[in-house]
Amino acid sequence: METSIESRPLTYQSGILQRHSENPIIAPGDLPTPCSSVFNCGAVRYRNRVLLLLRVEDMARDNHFHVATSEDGVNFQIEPTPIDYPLRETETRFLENRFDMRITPLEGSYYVTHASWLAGYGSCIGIARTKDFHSFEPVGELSVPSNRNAALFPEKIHGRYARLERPQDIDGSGRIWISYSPDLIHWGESRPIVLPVVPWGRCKSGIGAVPIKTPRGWLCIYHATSKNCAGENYYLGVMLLDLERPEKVLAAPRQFILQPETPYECMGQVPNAVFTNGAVVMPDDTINIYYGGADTRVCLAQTTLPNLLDFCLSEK
Ligand code: BMA
Repeated sequence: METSIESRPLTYQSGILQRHSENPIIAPGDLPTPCSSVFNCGAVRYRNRVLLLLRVEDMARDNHFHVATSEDGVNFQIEPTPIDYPLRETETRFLENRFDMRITPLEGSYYVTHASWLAGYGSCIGIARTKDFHSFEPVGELSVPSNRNAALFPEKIHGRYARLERPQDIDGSGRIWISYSPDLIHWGESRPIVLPVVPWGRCKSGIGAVPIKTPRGWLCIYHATSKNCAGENYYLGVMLLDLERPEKVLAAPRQFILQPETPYECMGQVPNAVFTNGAVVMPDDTINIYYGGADTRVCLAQTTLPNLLDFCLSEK
């Protein structure tokens, strides 16, 4: 596929992430049933494979979630039927859509966090537990509206669960916050994650993939947006949070790590959007960042864990 809209290469090359040459790695035509888009997948290592929970919008733009698995993290087998994902009590009455699953391995289970869009209320955070990605058990009601983009940390911190989230204001702006819980049901002690003000992140910021534990801190890939006269652009950035007190930002480069620039990131349902909710560290330390291109297809950008960590710490 032709990926450049210029007759000459684009001048910008971050040098940190490399887009995969087979991008987009999953497109709507790859699904066994008609769909308008497939994007924003949760990602995790499961039984020596990469497992994605694909957000698939059908021809009515209702969301379904399909499991896809791969040995190499590039070529995926997509399960033909969507997962059976139970509704919680409030969702039974008000649910319009669910979206953007993130997958956290925690205490021998996999926890899925997602946004639920409730008619007349906006989005709130949902969570479910699974061991096999076929049967899912709802955990409970986990936020009041408006809140979304929640990622659980993969271990308790000082005996409590922790999550990053993006409470949202009525004007659509929102920033990353952290909250703690003794039991995954009751959340509190919420604090903002204070990031540098950058031109590409003036409007929103939200956690992307589930935090990755490194000896230097929690490595977190996040999205941030800026508005211009043509709309709102989504970028990816990276930050490092303190292992013991993750509300403390240890490093957050001013430079983004990915901007929308290829046709598959600039054209589609939501133009100029790169958005991730899943990254996987492969056995050779490659980080596979799975991201939605223009809310329409699944793309892959790669680097290594040491590279991303060095980049993150380079701008202190
Ligand atoms: C966010 C979420 C994502 C989406 C992004 C860009 O607020 O709703 O699902 O990819 O906007 O449209």
